[in-house]
Amino acid sequence: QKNPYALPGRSAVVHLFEWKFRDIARECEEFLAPMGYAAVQTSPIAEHLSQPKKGHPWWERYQPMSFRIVSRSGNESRFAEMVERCNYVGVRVYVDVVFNHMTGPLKPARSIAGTSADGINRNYPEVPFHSNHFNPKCDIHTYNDVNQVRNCLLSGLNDLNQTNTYVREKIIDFLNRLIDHGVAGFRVDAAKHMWPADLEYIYSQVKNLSARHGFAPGLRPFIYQEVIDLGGEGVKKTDYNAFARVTEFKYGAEIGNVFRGHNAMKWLKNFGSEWGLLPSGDALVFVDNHDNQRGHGAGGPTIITHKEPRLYKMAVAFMLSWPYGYPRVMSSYSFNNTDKGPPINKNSSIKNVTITSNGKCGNGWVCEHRWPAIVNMIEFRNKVDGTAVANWWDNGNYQIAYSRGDKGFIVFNEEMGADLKQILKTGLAEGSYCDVISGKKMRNKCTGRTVDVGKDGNAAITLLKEEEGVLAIHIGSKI
Ligand code: AAO
Repeated sequence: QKNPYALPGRSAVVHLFEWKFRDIARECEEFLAPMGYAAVQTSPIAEHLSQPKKGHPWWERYQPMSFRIVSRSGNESRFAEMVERCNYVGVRVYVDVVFNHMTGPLKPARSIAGTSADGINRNYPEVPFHSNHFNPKCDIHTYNDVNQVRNCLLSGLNDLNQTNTYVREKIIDFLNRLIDHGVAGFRVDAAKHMWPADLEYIYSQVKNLSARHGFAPGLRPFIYQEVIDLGGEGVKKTDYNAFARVTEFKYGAEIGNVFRGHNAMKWLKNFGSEWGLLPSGDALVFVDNHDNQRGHGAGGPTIITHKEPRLYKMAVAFMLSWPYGYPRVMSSYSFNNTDKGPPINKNSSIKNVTITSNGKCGNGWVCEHRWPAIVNMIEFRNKVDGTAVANWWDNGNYQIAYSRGDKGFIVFNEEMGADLKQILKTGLAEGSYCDVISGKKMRNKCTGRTVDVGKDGNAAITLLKEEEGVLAIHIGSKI
């Protein structure tokens, strides 16, 4: 089902990639709820492979060994406590669930909790799963063949057969256990590699959201399925969007293209389904994700990440100001090698996310979701909710501006080496507004630049080439 259950006045899900449950709980209380974020996505929580000799690459969590709740983020009681605390402050929890496959061919495969399995003969005693619960071993040679994509092994990972009744039951039990803990939804990993009919069946058997955690009766879990479809393959995103949302990978790829200067910004005027994207209500959108920010998955070097902060702020500001899809904000740790796992202590446990006095994250955590320009755009999105794009202006190339009804106004300048100096129609009421990219309204003063809107709704806008490439004001930033 496609409703994310955001509380009124909140929006977006933030992916706290590899965060420990304790840190997530604290972040829900201290930052996400007060700042207007609607939800958090966790890393996979089920018992998973442990690869200490490889320095615990982040991707070990995508190789489940059982459906017990125990991971590098914490155990079941810590998980339960986190969901409780996030729900209490109205932040929804969506879990990244991996049930397309188990581990790769390792014998023995050892888990983070100390149990072992035989990934060669496909024996996972903790579930238990045996070889007859898996699809025959074969490699995906071409993504043009839907049978290969769905019945063969993704990256050599033992491929569960979701058509099998017993396998289905185990998956449904797992999802139901998460619902009992109070989660509001799931990101379904590698959905593309499973048959839509099997997924539809599994979703249909999952319980309603937990009344004990404050959900109204009869609510179905929010589901977004990871299906990479940039076109030209056998499996289509439209095979999956009838019964749940789908991750729209074309979104970040197109945004990357535009902001990198390969496609003029003026074309963004009708960005959405006219660009071949899914219907807005079916899409989960993002600038980058945990895969493509490090060259895995799809999108390659077009994708914009935190490593290019100026561009990234522009791309995320566009996403959060544009009324298409349900947005996900990425929150990363720094890395220079694509296998590198999260920051760790000497004993290999994941480091705490420390918060400095100016609200930044320490210990190697990037925390894009706390960057002032990004979190201020969350407020922008919440304030303009329900309005349409209006007052579109462009210079015919890489300078654009638009309002969201009469509640918010945003300008971008990505014109190579050029300043933007224009009188523009903002749609806003007369007054002085604080630009939430260069600063913030504090005690009725603006810490950044101020924009004066006249009686006629016009404002003189200047965005010099050496400044941030975006400026945004809204009814909440009026001083
Ligand atoms: C690890 C090792 C492997 C080893 C394996 C088993 O890295 O070397 O073989 O263990 O021992 C993550 C990591 C994997 C890791 C895995 C398990 O990324 O490296 O394997 O954990 O530990 C496909 C899937 C998509 C998947 C993506 C990574 O369709 O579902 O690959 N994403 C999810 C998770 C991800 C996770 C898994 C799934 C597995 O988000 O973190 O893997 O649980 C095409 C296809 C895509 C395909 C890509 C990459 O994309 O369309 O469907 O994604 O190829 O294979 C252009 C095209 C674009 C194309 C792209 C890539 O952009 O337009 O369509 O090029 O060439």
